[in-house]
Amino acid sequence: MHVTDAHVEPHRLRLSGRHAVLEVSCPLPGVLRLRHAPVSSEIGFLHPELPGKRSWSVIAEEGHPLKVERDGERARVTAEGVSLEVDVESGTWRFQDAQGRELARCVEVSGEVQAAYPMSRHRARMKLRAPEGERYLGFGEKVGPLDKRGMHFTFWNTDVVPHHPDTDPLYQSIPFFVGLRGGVAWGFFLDESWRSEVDVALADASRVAWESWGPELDCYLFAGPMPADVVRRYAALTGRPPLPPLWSLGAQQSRWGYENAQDIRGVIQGYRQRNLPLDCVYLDIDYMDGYKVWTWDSARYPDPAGLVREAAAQGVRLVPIIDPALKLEPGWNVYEDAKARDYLVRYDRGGVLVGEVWPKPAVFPDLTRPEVQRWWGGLHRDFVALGMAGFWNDMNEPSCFGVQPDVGILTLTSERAEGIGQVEGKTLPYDARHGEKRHLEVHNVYALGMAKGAFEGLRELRPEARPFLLTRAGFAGIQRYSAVWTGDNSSHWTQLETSLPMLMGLGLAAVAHTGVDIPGFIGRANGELLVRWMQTGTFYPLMRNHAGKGTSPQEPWRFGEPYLTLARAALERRYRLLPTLYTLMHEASETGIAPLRPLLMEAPGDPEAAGAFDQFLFGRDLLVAPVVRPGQTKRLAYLPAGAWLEWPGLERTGEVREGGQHVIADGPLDTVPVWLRAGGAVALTRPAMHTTDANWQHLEWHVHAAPEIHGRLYEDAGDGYGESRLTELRGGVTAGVLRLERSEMGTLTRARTEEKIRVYGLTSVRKVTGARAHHFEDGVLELQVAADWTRLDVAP
Ligand code: MIG
Repeated sequence: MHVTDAHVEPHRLRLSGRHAVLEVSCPLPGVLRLRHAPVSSEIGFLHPELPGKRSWSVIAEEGHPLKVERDGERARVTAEGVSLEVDVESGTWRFQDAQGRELARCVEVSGEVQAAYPMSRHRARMKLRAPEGERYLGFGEKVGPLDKRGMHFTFWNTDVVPHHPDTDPLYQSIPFFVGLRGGVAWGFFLDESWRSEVDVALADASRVAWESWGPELDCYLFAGPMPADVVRRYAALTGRPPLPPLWSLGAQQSRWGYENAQDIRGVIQGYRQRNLPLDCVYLDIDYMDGYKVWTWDSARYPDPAGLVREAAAQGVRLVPIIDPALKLEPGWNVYEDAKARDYLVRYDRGGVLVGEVWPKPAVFPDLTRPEVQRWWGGLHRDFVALGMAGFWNDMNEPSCFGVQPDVGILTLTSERAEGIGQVEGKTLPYDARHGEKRHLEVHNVYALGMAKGAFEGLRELRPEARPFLLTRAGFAGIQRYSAVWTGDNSSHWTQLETSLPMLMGLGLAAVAHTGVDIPGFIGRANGELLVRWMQTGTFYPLMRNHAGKGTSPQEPWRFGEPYLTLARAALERRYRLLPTLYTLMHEASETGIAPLRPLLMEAPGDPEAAGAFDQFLFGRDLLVAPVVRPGQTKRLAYLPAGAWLEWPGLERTGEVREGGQHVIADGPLDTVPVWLRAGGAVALTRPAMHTTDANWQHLEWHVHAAPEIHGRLYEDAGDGYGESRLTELRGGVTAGVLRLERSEMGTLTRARTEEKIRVYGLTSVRKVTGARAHHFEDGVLELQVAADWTRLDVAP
């Protein structure tokens, strides 16, 4: 190709127009990377070459071939599964799938730069066409319903206490959405760690407008056509969430204000005395000596290793909180070491930045630099040696209550660019130095760096165990390292309801292991709210009860009866559900698709399903519509196409309802409305006081008979990287005859002592072959099968 303004390498195309430079490449089939560098008209600023860049989020290498055709001002780029038509002059484009369907159109790229000391002020903007009726789903941890059309968001990780149903920004920044129009999905990811904003067809109903405060817009476009395809591609690009240890899917208890080891013992006893399942207790900042991270207050916690052993005897793991800020205390080894190595964040003019968090004064390890991440990972050593099972990363936006003035140096009198020295939210100033970079650029990835350091450190320190991390802040890619909880919510019904779209938004960004504080961190819950929140939380991939300091106690027994009994039922349901949840977490580790899913994942062409945000799918086969409002004993639920068996609370079954309609579900306080899809098969086990392994001894399949049946079960030791087994259940009903077949893959030896299959939806049963025993009553066929069964036939 002989044009001067285009540069083609085998896998990369660079187009320089008068208004923008655009670089196109294809990291994965169905995915295009577009780096836009707008040319500033004001000062004629131009990137002749786009500088090399290391992404914080993307792990896929570029390098799938591009085919380029050039026709005057237009260029057409084709790669596997996608194509792009570029207007070279303006840097705008049209994105199409392999069928030639237009998925997205960029109608404007612009930007400006003002040179200033000490930081130039950049703005890079892009407008996407927002066709009428297109939905914009995801954006990670954001408020609002699932469809964010008509909202505006800022990406700037922020510690906000308390947050409300309309607070923005929150702790995480994930500039990724799934677009959905006419049942066809596509995706957009802005891979810029800089502070950025998006206007989702609010200011102008026909535009989605992005603005980054960095010099360029590095974005990725994903083809569908199903929402699941988009999520799969996004997860292949930014990483899939590793399978967490089984114990981390059990019940978790926490409180800011458990003062000492005796309190922790008391909590564990409280659970066990009342026969309440529990797997994990968190240690909040109260355990530290003067809020110095990696230390213990020896009066409150004289023997942490002993406490770990005592808890372990009750089947409970301990997870301490770790905050990034270090106390500035001369002589304290962690601080001295960080200072000596030059690992601390600095002021604009070079001195070590001093702020204030729980430790006062405090300094900040620069967790955006790889060498600091490695050092940080190594700091987990002593706590790992004590037997701490995982780590809870908080205050990592990073949160900073106040920055001390940069003393000892004269203030510059020359004019400074807008926003310099400025602090937005409780954090570090925009111009704080992280090595070569400024806080404005790396703020949003501070927590990602912290999680990476911790995860990789744990992999080295305890290679036989799967790391468990829980983080508050994060950026796209956080799913590779950590579970996420949504920070300081309140004990309000509205926050129970909004937890669902928020967790589904995270899930669409491949953040699979998520939960919110049950029954609210701030404020005072009552028994009804506790029960409703636990019923909903049964289906959160991370189920944690937590409470803020100074609030009334919120453990499940604090509200008396009947709430304790109902709370126990919710916990037992959670433990029964573990084979299915674990299998779904395994699926997430292979695909990026989270267990808690919006209905549109299975019914993208159904507008009612796409709009549903206070109900969800748990996997493919369970639909859950929890009661999330006070005083209600019924609720409206939407069932997408298919036939759905009422299965409230995973206990007794009811009617089969046709999908494609709203139904009124019964939901008195002891009932969680759940449905099982026709053709669905889910595995449950017996409740237990805590997890042991995921090689289930007792297994119960629940099958809703249909022409095609499919179920899956993933099993292993529950931790580590050893042997596993994947069971597939397949079959269906043809001419009244039900056939079920089981196949297995993997080397894990079966531990089954009991396996039952319950089949719903058969009208008559005459002859059963392949089972040890069977029983048919009230439309439910219960089969006892041998551990090594492979095939069943049921004739009407
Ligand atoms: O400034 O560690 O969101 O879960 O209990 C408050 C104390 C610091 C905020 C976390 C919360 C935790 C609390 N932390």
